[in-house]
Amino acid sequence: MEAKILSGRDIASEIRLGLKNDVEKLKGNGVQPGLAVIIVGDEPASRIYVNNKKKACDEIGIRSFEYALPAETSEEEIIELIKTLNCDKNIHGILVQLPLPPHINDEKVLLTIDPDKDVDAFHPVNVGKIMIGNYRFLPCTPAGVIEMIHRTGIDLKGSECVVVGRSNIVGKPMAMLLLHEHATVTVCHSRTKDLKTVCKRADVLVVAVGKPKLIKADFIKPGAVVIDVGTNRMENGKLCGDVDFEEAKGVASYITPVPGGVGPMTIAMLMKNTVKAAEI
Ligand code: L34
Repeated sequence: MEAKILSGRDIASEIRLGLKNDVEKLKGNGVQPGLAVIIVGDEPASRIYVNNKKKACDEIGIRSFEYALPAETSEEEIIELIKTLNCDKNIHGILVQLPLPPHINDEKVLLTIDPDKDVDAFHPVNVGKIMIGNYRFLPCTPAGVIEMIHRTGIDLKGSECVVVGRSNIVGKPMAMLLLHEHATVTVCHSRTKDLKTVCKRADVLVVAVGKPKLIKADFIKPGAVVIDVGTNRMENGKLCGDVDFEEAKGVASYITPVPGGVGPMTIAMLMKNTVKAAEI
């Protein structure tokens, strides 16, 4: 049997509808959520993602403020801007779109964001809270993935979850959230010996490495839930996931497409965090 498609596009649209309601209520209390997005340089992928974020804000009724800075902007200038936004009462969430140009130290920049406005949950204070299990904001991509897994109805308690990739943005927090769901979690990466065998024991396989079609049919346990976080831009301009979708859909029970899978969920979770920040 063919895998069911987990449409992030559809689930995200449902979530945005709920948030629109929440924003109406907030507005009734005199608060309109505001999100500031800082984008440095002109990476085409970042431009698309930031545009999608703005579109989501408009739909939900969140005020969005975009700060598009040239690639040669200095670290100090970015930090000064963040400090100003930290004090701005109309802004509840601040996001610095990654990656930043190579002359800028990401860590230093992210450290400047007020943790109460850190809707990405990248500030070390929020990363620490996630580790402990006491969080306000969940990191957007892992939170979106958990939401999608829940929609399959699978019981995560005691299940074998394998995360491929150990980035600070996806792999590491993903593993932590699955642990909070009482899964048995294995994290794989570029040094993992025999990736195929480890992947094959997963009831839930989450892949976030940025290698097109790395995961083939024989990496997947029959009936597994397969979540593809990869958004690799191919030479023909098309997006391609880290999972070989055509192969995997013959083995998995549920699979996320690229595009239309995790990407829209990441944005929906960003909207959720922004509304939450305004509520606080
Ligand atoms: N600070 N930087 C910060 N926060 C984030 O949460 C991100 N990320 C990642 C890159 N840098 C970041 C995103 O927003 C990746 N990401 C993201 C956001 C949206 C989409 C993909 C990745 C998205 O909208 N994807 C669409 C396709 C868009 C296209 O055509 O390229 C999809 O359907 O998958």
